Amino acid sequence: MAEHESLEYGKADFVLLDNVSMEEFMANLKLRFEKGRIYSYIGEVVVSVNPYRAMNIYGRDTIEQYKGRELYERPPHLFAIADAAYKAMKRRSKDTCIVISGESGAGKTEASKYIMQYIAAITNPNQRAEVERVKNMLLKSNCVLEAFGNAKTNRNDNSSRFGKYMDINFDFKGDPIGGHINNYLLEKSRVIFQQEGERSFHSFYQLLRGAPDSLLRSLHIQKDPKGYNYIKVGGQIKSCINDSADFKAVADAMKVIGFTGDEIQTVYKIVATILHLGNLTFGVDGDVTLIENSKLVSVIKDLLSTKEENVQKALLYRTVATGRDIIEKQHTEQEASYGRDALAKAMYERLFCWIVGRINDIIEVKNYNANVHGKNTVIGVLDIYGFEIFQNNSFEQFCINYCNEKLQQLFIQLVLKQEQEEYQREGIPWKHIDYFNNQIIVDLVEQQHKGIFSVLDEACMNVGKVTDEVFLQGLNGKLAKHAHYTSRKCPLCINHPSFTCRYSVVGFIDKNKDTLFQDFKRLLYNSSNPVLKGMWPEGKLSITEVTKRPLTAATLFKNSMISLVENLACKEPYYVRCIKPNDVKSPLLFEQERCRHQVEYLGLLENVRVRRAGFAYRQTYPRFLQRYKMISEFTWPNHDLASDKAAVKSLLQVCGFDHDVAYGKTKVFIRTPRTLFCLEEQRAEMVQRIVLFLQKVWRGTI
Ligand code: AD9
Ligand code: MG
Repeated sequence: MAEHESLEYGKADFVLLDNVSMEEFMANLKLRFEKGRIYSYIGEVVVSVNPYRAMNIYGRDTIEQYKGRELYERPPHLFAIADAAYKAMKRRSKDTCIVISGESGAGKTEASKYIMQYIAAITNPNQRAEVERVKNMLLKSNCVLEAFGNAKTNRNDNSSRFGKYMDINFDFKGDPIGGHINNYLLEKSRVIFQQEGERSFHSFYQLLRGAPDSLLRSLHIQKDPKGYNYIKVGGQIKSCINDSADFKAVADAMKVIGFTGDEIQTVYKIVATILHLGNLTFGVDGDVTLIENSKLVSVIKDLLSTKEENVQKALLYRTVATGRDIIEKQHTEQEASYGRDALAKAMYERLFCWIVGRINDIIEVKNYNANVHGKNTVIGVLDIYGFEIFQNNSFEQFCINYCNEKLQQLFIQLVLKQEQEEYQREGIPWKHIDYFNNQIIVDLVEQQHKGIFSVLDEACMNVGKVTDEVFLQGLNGKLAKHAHYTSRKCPLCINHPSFTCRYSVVGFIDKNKDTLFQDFKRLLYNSSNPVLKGMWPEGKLSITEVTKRPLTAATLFKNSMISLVENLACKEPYYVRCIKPNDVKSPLLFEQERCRHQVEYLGLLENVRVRRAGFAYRQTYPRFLQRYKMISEFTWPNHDLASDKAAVKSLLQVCGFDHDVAYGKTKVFIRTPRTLFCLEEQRAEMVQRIVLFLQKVWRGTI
């Protein structure tokens, strides 16, 4: 345990609390926060409270202090968990993952960046050029992804509006040789609309405020965000974000990562096109729908490298196949506006996914020879949006909160449930600890046929006019009796374990269908700009060839969550649980109720209880012996006891650790990490002695 940390700072590990109660937990958390100790442990789980101020705890000196150390040798820190995940991967060739959770503004993204920096700092001691290149790419990719995927919200000036899971691949030496990023559900509705006090994605303001005049001129863009309907609201916000400097940093990062000049130019053209699209207005003349400011169409066609009439046609008409005939149906004014917004959102989303894809092309493991000597192992880092409970909650919040329930379920499975089941299976005396299993809420959303996503998909499949209200009626019919579902007229209410969230179903159908007319896809595919064309391969199809109904947004999201959880579940998990101390970004304020609520829904108290009653480490008898048998003369080089279990018992008795262990049917359980640490030390000492002895034998001096 971190004994060198004075008690003046509270208990570094919540497992050491005198009484495990919410009061004591909160008092300790508050004390530590006030004393500037933002990290604490629950066993190997890091609890982090956002300090809202620059802390001098991430520099080279600190990195050196944590490098290669055991978790409990130093005060709690993200670096310790990063090192633990790294060591587990290196020592045992295990794939590991670090799951960072917490609500918006709690500090997940910052934590993920510190973890990456730490891993970059401790690897590649031989300064191999290829490894340095990969590390640089991994670090630089953050800046680009944040420019296009983050935005200022009312909760967080740099809120991630997408989920990110990054795998870092290591070679047998433990050096990073590549990586892969998965992105989840970008909140694309933000492209066309932001709530009061919020901004669109940073990239728009960066372009306006940071691009050189010549570039702006070529894009027909003026500097003032107020001139653009899509970002007008956010453009008036004064914030501490330096868009101009960020523009340059992102441009540099894109170059370093390896985006070509044409690619970077295309990125700017797409961002500019979206801004122009937002200013397009439609009118009617008799029964003809027309574009009121057709000069903009000319600008857009230049930016998209296409023909003016093609842009005009895609905005005003829709090609439909009726039986064997193909006709061009004119949009109403309303349909044209809807199409314009859908195009803007889709172009931005596609641009974002393309950027992620390009980064992946560049960072993926190419040199497979690097792995000939051993397994290519992975550390995954998950930084995904936390629970969101706003004044107005929509489809996006519904998906985000479902994602959090799913991750909480994984935590429950791994930390609370499996742990307890294992003790029972192994016959270790154990008093069951109660916890709320949120599987029921996960099922409520994702279950086949009965879940909310299924009901939504069914509603979307109906031909004819399906409204959000029809969907709600469908839900009420199927779920009226569900304990975690209530609905009064419009809002759909989910009773999450420690809060109730009301979602407005307005827009659910539309966002789930996520339609973009084929005409737009064809328009972009037919661009003479190969980069843009490459982003829209499905534009190749004519209307008669588009037969398959695309998967809905909900189904895609559900599938991506299921595979994410499967992926995490097969790795050794490490957790960082982030807590937001207040809503006003103050470094001084610890809002008791606000924090208690987070502790509750993150299940931290249950975590302490299970951890406290449980064992930090377990291993099967044969494997335990394999690693530690040299410590005792009774087990080295082989034992003659009746069983491996008896041998392990004798080894631990000799070392004086018998009081800290329990012997299960197939495994030995060690209660405190310190014991394991001592065993490791003794083993290292013995290995050293054995090596020296063997050297002497070889040299013939013995
Ligand atoms: V969201 O779900 O993406 O909206 P995050 O990612 O949880 O959220 P983020 O990491 O972006 O929150 O942190 C919010 C802000 O808190 C940062 O912009 C910093 O100003 C501040 N922060 C967070 N962690 C630290 C820290 N370790 N040291 C100093 C911090 N400031
Ligand atoms: Mg974030």
